[in-house]
Amino acid sequence: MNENKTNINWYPGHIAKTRREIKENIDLVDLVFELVDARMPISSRIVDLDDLIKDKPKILILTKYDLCDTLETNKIIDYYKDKGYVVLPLDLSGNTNMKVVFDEVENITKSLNEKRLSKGLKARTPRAMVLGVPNVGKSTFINRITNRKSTVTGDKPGVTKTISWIRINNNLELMDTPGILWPKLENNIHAHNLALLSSIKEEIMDLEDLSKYGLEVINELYPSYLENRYGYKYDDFVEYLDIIGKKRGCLLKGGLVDYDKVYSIILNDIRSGSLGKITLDRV
Ligand SMILES: Nc1nc2c(ncn2[C@@H]2O[C@H](COP(=O)(O)OP(=O)(O)O)[C@@H](O)[C@H]2O)c(=O)[nH]1
Ligand SMILES: [Mg+2]
Repeated sequence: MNENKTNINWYPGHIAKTRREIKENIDLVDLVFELVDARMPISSRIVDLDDLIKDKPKILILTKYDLCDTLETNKIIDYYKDKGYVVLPLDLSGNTNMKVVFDEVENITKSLNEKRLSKGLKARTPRAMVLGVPNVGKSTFINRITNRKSTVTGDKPGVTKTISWIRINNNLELMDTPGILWPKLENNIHAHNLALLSSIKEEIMDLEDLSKYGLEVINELYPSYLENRYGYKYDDFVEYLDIIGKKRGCLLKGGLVDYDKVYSIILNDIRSGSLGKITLDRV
């Protein structure tokens, strides 16, 4: 891969606090929904999440499955399944039936209540927590599995604050605030993929570098996409910016190309799937 030399070392300050809160409250839940982006199921994972959630059962949800290159993403799904993970690829934008989610939840939690009953304890509704990087689809996922009858149930005190639970049905309650995490960016390619697709841009690297990385990685993995979209084969970065700028009318007074506009066109085309379906990770 044509690796960009820019090093990304971004770690938002509030993440340390979230990590602490997750650690403190993990005992309140029976399972975890770990959300990753199907276009980068490796880059968008929180590398040490399993330490954070101890031995809680978890369901790995691959969001934005509609935007990914299923051929490549399915290889990664198989890789995770081989590791013993429960994996569910989902298109949260469409009308995908969420029953698969509840079926997996039931698989995981039915033994929990059998155990409670056998110990003479009352059965109780299993509780879950949703975790993932910004923009992966946490809110969308929560909305999709929450039906109109859902109610926010009585508050149960967590360690650091009072936690509300959304009662989804008899088999599931959801912590009402998802945990927003961000990985330590130790792998520079993963960091670039995250910056490119999770729409966290300005804070993390400048738009010129990010656009360059985006064009180069697409040109390498999906060589036909750029020519199909912009009419020319990709060769030289600056030349290509000029081509896109002129084609899309991103011109300043005097006819100079407005590069900031070109960057936002490129990034938006990549993120929205306008270039085509992409998966940046490989196993
Ligand atoms: N195409 C597509 N878009 C999605 C999917 N899931 C989420 N999105 C979009 O991704 C963006 C971020 O989603 P959001 O739920 O706000 O992410 P959060 O930051 O993790 O809560 C929104 O524009 C969603 O509409 C999906 O499965 N497919
Ligand atoms: Mg959200």
